[in-house]
Amino acid sequence: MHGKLLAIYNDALRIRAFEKAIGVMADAGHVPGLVHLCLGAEVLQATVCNALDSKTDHVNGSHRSHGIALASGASPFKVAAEILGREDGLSSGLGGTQHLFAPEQGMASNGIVGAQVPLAAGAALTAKTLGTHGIAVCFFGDAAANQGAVLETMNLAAVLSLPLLFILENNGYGLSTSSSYASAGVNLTERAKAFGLESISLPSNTITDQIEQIHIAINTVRTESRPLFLEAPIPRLTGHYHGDAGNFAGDTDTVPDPLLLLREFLDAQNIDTASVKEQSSTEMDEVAGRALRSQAPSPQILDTWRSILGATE
Ligand SMILES: Cc1ncc(C[n+]2csc(CCOP(=O)(O)OP(=O)(O)O)c2C)c(N)n1
Ligand SMILES: [Mg+2]
Repeated sequence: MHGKLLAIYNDALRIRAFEKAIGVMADAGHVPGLVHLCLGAEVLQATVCNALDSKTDHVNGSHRSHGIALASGASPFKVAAEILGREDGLSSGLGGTQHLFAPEQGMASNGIVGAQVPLAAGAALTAKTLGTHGIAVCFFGDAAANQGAVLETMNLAAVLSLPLLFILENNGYGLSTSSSYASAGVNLTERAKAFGLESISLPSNTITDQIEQIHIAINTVRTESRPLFLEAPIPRLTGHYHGDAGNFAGDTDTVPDPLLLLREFLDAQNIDTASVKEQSSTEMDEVAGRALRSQAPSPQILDTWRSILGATE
């Protein structure tokens, strides 16, 4: 078990180092548009993606999915190049930070809030129909949970008994609107139960229990070929996007940083975590620097893009 926890810690730390390096790039004006970092969600994303099999499984994330791409096995250089709008990116730099697409890793993300959820249901239906024993996972936020398409997908997944894991990354806010203001009902886990979904709310302060429950959930979806809903508390370590005023950052006393909790746990077992930390930042600073030096999309690629959009010039 400790080996597995250390592997998750390593992956989560690499994601955090990657996000910090992207933040530096954004501060210097190198990232087109807004960038939503997944700070606080790294352990969840690493735990889930480490337990998936890219040959049969699919994972769909939101506008905040850099960590999902990395944890699914996409090359950090290609992800960084995509975020920076470079030709070496996952989609030649045309998708950008919110539209990451790594088909070999079974991974995609979507900037339309909630739209990734029905797409994951399609992947789950395909797996079920073809009998691959694959599963699909969708990550979405508390604001996305109120989208009609998400609620319809919960209904459909339950009716068709799809092997689909719904993961609610609840950081308490959609932009600057709190979930307690915007969401009716007792809470979002209770709401999911109304669709007949087995629904679990992870504890915020017992990191090893969280990790174990995630593994059990993935195993249940796979072996019983049915949907399950998991709500994970995510600390909002900064604001909504990198560089905003941070007025709506969360309270880490209520929801502590999972990466810190995992490090404390490993340290208490006398497992060395310090060297991993240093290696991760060196690696990701180098990756981001190399992505910055790589080429912008060629005129041919831009022509393809224009033709997809139907633009005439
Ligand atoms: C359909 C749609 N409506 C609005 C937006 C603008 N928007 C981008 S992120 C966001 C908030 C999403 O909040 P949540 O789902 O809780 O995810 P979080 O950002 O907290 O991770 C909004 C409203 C969008 N991208 N798509
Ligand atoms: Mg949110």
